[in-house]
Amino acid sequence: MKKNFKRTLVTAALPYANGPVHIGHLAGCYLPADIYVRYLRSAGKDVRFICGSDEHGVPITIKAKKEGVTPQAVVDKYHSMMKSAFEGFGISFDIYSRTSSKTHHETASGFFKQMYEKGSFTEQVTEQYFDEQASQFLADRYIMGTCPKCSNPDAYGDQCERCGSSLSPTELINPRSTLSGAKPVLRQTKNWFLPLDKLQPKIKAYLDQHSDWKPNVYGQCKSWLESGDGLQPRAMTRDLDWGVPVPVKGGEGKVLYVWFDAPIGYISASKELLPENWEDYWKSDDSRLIHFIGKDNIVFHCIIFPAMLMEHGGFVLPDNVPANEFLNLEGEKISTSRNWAVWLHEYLFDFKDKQDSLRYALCANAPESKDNDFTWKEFQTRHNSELVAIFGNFVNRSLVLTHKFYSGIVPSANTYTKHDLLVLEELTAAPDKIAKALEEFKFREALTEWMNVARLGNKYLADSEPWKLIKQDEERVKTIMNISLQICCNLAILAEPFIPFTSAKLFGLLNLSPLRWVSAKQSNNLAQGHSIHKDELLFSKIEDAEIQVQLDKLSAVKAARQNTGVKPVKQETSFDDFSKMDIRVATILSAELVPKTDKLMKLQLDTGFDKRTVVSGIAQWYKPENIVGQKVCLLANLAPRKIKGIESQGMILMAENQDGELSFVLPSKENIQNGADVK
Ligand code: B3M
Ligand code: ZN
Repeated sequence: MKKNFKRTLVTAALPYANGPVHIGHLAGCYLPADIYVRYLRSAGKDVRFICGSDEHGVPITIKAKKEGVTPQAVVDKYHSMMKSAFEGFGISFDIYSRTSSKTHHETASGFFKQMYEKGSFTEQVTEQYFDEQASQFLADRYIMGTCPKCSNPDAYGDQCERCGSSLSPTELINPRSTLSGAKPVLRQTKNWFLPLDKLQPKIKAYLDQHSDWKPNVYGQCKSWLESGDGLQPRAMTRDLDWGVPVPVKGGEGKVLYVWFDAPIGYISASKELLPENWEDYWKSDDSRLIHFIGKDNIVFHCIIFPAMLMEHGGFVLPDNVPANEFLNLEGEKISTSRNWAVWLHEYLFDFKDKQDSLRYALCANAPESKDNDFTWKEFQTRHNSELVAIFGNFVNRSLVLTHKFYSGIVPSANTYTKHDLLVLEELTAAPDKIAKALEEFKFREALTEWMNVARLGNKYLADSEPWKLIKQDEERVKTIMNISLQICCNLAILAEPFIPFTSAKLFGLLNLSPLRWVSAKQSNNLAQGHSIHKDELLFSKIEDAEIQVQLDKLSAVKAARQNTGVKPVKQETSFDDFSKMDIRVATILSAELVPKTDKLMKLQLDTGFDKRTVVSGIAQWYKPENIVGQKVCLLANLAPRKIKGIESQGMILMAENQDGELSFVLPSKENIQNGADVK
């Protein structure tokens, strides 16, 4: 870690604006980043917290196609959804920007240009996959195939989500276009590459200075450098039309690779936040840059972005990249496409004022060093048995007794016993312990240390029994209650990074303005005679029925998936795409078996507007003589294809049962004429 730094810039990965955010996002990146930043702010440090939506790249255009809307409409919708979900959970970004902003386009474009002018890129004409049906190059997620490293049949052109390898489309085995499903062909195209192979020694030297990074992060970086032939040149431009246009000659019709432009988004957002002094955070040696991300983004933040910054020159390099592993949900990988997630906007709706309960549970069980599982039962236990039963209970007892004995006025501490002194010592040692864990990105440990303060308070009350003692020794009880209230106050200070809503509520109950971290090193923050507000519960319990609702939601997702024998529903399509198909009613005029096949039948059809030939794979299921005169539905504008030497002009719609048996799809009324539209 950098020594003697003056300021810290913390970034959290820019989420793709192609869907809502879920608990995996929160636990993996946004929550730890927020805790860290809130702690630094409380400690009086100069820190800025940057994030925004990643609005470019294939994930966006694929989503737009799926929803039948423009990419702009997709990013507008999800940008505002994500922004408000983050706000709802108190993620305290100083700015939440977006990569479609003008500042970002200018910044990314300028960054590329400067590297180009310095000669940082190699210009290469390479063969890239092209989808002839969609007339488009297939970059990144537009192409899928089998991973050459782990044989996952559904690896993307840029990355295999199973083994984490970064890939290029030409490495995929049996590639297929995700646009049309077609087998792509290779076509030549020119792109600009970052020669990571040549930069490897510089990158290695940089990483060698950071062997203090989390083992999961440092280990992954090392294996990148050491595996196979080491780093390979990587294209920084793409033949796509959605993104930041390539700003140099010959770049027409191409855009910057989304992983080139997205991390520059951190710089653009800093400029928007601090137009006058953003450079202090990015270009000054006494500034520290920290990227919070999920593990699938490690290579981009630890290798590619630093390489870009080095080549461009003038910028500080990331000082730490505390990436987390993944969070699973009830034993299964969280998946947006399979709807296996707890969506943040739904949580906020279902558990209105319980943002902190999720923050607490996710931090307590954060996937810091390995993948972890979120279960609703554990969530309930964390809330009921820890937040409510330990912390909430201690605070409540302290406040209730203060009102009962002293009408809400803080009593004086008189003579401290040995026991009191030990408790106070432990109390005032807590902020440093928690801070140390936070500074090492050990958020679970930090939270445990915080809860230990509540445990300390609970035990102190239980051991000293002021409710009994009040009859015998009033002076002694004053001291006990003073100490208990000081513990409450310090808990409020130290809780702020983790559960900020509750911290604010507790400060409110104590009738205090929020105090800084350093104050928790003292035990006299509440003055004698200060009056606190009427006691009120910090939390209510989470009942089994509330948890059952959530479990039922997940069961419904599973049931829909496992509905035996029924194929899963295909990707959503747009009405526009559907209406491109011209489906008509037609009558079979004649039918004959196609020689030397056992499946095919050649049919003559009367469509009402022409007579045509269609070859159909129905010979196993129908006899020619039985179907003459039969009405059928015909996809009439399907491009003709030759089947066994016969030109087939369309396709007859069939329903297929679980055994593969086919049946005509028919209009159910007699008065539907040939040529009638099916829609
Ligand atoms: N949008 C990937 C993701 O959402 C990507 C992160 C960019 S950070 C500069 O996981
Ligand atoms: Zn793989």
